[in-house]
Amino acid sequence: MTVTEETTAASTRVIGQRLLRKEDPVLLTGEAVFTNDMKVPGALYMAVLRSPYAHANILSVDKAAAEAMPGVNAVYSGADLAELWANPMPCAWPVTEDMKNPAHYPIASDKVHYVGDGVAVVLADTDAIAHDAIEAIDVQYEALEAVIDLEDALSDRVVIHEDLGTNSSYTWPLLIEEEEGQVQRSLDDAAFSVNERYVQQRLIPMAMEPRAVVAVPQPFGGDMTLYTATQIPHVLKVMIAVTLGFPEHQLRVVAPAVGGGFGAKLNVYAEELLCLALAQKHGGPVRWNETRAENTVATTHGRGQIQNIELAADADGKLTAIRVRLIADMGGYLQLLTPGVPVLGAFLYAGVYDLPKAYDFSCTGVFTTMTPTDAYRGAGRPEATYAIERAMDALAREVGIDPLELRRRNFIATDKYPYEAFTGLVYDSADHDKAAVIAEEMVDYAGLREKQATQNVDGATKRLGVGVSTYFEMCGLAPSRVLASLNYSAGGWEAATVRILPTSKVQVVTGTSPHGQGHETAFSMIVADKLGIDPADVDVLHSDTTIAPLGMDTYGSRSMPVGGVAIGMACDQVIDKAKQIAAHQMEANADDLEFSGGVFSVAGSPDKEMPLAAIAFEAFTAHDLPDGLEPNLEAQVTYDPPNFSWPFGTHMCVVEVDTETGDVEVLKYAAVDDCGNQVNPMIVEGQVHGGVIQGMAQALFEGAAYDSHGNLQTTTLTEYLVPGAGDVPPISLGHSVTPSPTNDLGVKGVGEAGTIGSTPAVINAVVDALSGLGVTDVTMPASPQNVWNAIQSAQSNTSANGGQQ
Ligand code: MCN
Repeated sequence: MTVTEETTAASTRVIGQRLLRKEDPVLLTGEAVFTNDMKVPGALYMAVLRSPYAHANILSVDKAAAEAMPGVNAVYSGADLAELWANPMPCAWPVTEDMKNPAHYPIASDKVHYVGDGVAVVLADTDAIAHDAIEAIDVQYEALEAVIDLEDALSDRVVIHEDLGTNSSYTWPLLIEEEEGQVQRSLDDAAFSVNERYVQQRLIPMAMEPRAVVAVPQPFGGDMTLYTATQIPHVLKVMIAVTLGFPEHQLRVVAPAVGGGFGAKLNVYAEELLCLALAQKHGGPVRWNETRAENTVATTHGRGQIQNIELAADADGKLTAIRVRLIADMGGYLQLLTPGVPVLGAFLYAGVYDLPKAYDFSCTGVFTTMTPTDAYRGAGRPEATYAIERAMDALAREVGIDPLELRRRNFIATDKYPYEAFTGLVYDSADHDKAAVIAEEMVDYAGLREKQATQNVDGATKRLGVGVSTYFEMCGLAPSRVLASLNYSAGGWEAATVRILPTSKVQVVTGTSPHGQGHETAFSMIVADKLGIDPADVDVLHSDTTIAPLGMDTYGSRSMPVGGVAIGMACDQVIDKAKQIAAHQMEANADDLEFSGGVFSVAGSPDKEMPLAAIAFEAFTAHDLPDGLEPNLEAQVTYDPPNFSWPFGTHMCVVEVDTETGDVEVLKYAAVDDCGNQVNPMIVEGQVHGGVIQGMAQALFEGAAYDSHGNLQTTTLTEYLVPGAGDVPPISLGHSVTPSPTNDLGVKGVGEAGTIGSTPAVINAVVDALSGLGVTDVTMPASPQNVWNAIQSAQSNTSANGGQQ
C-alpha cells in the first residue's frame, strides 16, 4: 500500500514520474560487468593469508612450501613489503588533535590485531592456486589476550597497541548549555527523568558483491588503472596518491558495476593498495577477489557502541536536558572514517525534538581486537536515533502517557522552520506532525491501542506491541566549511557537467558513484525536465576518474541533494548559453526569450521559435555564434551545498510476541518518509524499502558474534542471519512532501532514511508488547532466545521485588 500526497510540490513534466530504472536491463540480464567479471590477460591472482588470532605477535613466516608450488609467482610476508608503503593506511577523520591512531599497514609485519588481519600474500597464475598456496605458508604466532568487551578495553587491562599506552583513541565532547551546569541542574530538578543503557551490536555489511580489485599498469610510462568495487573512486584516487606517493595524474580509478556497498565500500582497503603496489612491482596486472567468508572479517563492520542516555523532562513531559555517553568500538585499527562515525551521530541525539541549550554529549573511541568498524548505512545517525527513540518510550512509561503523545509534545513546531537547533545547525524544513498523522492512520494507531488493552491481559502468551519512531536523517554531507569544523579531511561539494552533443543528445558527467541507487535514471529525469527532452536521450557518465575527473562520490545520502542539484544548476547554465545563441540567431533580445518544452520562443511573437536541437548544431558548427561565445553547449558546476539536508519521518511497527517461545512476528510496518520533492518515487520507495529491511535486520536478525578469544563465529550466511524476502513482512509506505528550501529542486536525500527510522520502531514494539511483564529492554537482535531471556530476567526481578514491577 502506498499513501500518497503529491510526490513533488510543484507539478513538473518528468520529475515525479515512476520511470523504470534504465540501469536495470543490464543487471537483470547478467550483462553488467562487475570487477571480478573483467577479463584481464596475464593477470596474477592475489590471495591474502589472514591471522587466525585476534591478538598475537608474529614470530616467523615460513614461505618455502608455498613458493615451491607450481603456478606460484611470489610469496610475501609483511616484512617483505614494508618498503612499499610511503605512509600508513589513511584515516581521513582525525576527530581530535590528540586522537591516537596506530600505524596500520596493508600487511602486518610483527603483530596482528584481529582475526582476519593480513599477514602474507601470494601471487599465482590462478585464484585457486593462490588460495591453496596461502595454506602452505607456516606462520608462528605468540598468542596474546583478546579484548572484545568495550568496557574491558576501556579499562586498559590489556593494552592492544603498546606504543599508544592506552586503548582509548579519543574522547570527543559536545557540551552546549545556556548557562554553565544547566544539564546537571535540569537532571536534578526534572519532574521525570530516565537513564538508559543500550547496546548497538556489531553488524556485518553484506553487499551482494563482495569486494574485488584489478590493478592494470600500462607497459610503459607508469600509468595505472585500478578497477575496484568501491563507492569512492575519486576519494580513493587521492588517498592512494597520498598513501603510496603514486603520481595522481597517472592514476585512473574505475568503479565498474558495483553490487551494493552500504558504507562498507566507502574505504581505502589494504587489498587495493596491495594490488596496485604489487602490479607496479611485477610490471603486470594483479587481481584479487574477496570470498564471502573473507568478507565477514576483512571488510569493515558497522555499529558497535554502548550508549548511555539520560533525559530530563518537566511535568508535561517536555524535554529539558539530554546527556549522552558513548563508548564506540573502533576495532583493531582506524580505517578511513572510523572515528568520525559516532561523531556524526552526536548532532542527532535530540532527534526531532525542541530541546533547549542543555545538551552534554561525549564519545570515547576504543580499540578492541576485532575487525575495524566504519560507516554502515546511516553511520552514527541510526545509533543516535535508536537511543533517543528508545529513551522517549522509556520516558513515556515514566510520565505515564502514550509514547506518540509524548513525542507530539516535544516535536519542533512546523512554524519554527527553518529552525536553529541548540547545536547551531539549521534544520531546513519539516512537518513532524503531518508524518505522524499519516503513519497513525496507516496502522490504525487508536484501534491498536484498544486491541492491546484487551489482548495483553494477565497470563496472555501472545502479546501485541506497537512501536513508534520519529527521525531526522541529516544528510547530503555537507557545506565544506562545516565539515572542516569537524576535522573531516575532505570537502562536501559535488561536480557536474552537462554537455549537449551536436545532434542534441545529452551527456551528463557526475562525480557521484552509484552502486545500486539508480542515479542514471534519476539524474536523466532532472536533465529531461530542465531541457525539455526525453530522459532516454540523456547518458549519465560516472565512476571513472578519467571520464569524471572531479567528484566526491556516493555516501551520506548526498548524491541527490548535492550531485543532483549540481546537475540541475549545470542545466540552467547550458540553457543560459543556448539562449544567447538563440537570441543571436533570431535577432531578438535574450531577455525577451522564453524557454519551455525544449524550445526558445520570443515573447509576444509566437511564430519566432528555435528548438534546443537546432541550437546544439549551431554550437557545433560555430558558423554563426555571437561574438566571443565559445563553440560548445556545455557547463560544469561544482556545487558546495549551503546546508545539510534534513529528511524526516515517522515509522510504526506492530508486533505480536509469543512469551512462551520468544518469537516476534511483525504484523504491520508503516514507514512515512519525507525527502522533499521526489525525483523518482519508485526509486525513493525502493530505497526506503531496502533501508527499512536493513534496520529491521539489526533489530531482529543480524549481529556479529565473537567468542572470548576474538574469533568471529558468524562467518557464513547460516550463522549471520541476513533476512531473505520471506523473513520480512509487507512494508507499507507513505510519505509527505516538505521541499527543502536550500536547493531549487526542493530535494533531500533518502538513501539511509529507512535504516534510521526502523530499528527503534521494531524494538520499541517488542518492548511495548512485553512492558506489562516488566521488560524494559531486549538485547538486539531480538531473536527468540534474547526475547525469552528478557522475559525471564524481568520476571525474576519482579519476583525478587515481591511481585512489584
Ligand atoms: N532520490 C529521488 N528523490 C529524492 C531523493 C533521492 O529520486 N528526493 C533518488 C536518487 O536519485 C537516488 C536515490 O534516490 O537514485 C538515493 O539518493 P540519495 O538519498 O541522494 O542517496 P545516494 O544516492 O547518495 O546513496 C547513498 C545511500 C547510502 S549512504 C547508502 S549506505 C546506501 C543507499 O544509498 N547504500 C545502498 N542505498 C543503497 N541502495 C543500494 N541498492 N545499494 C546500496 O549499497
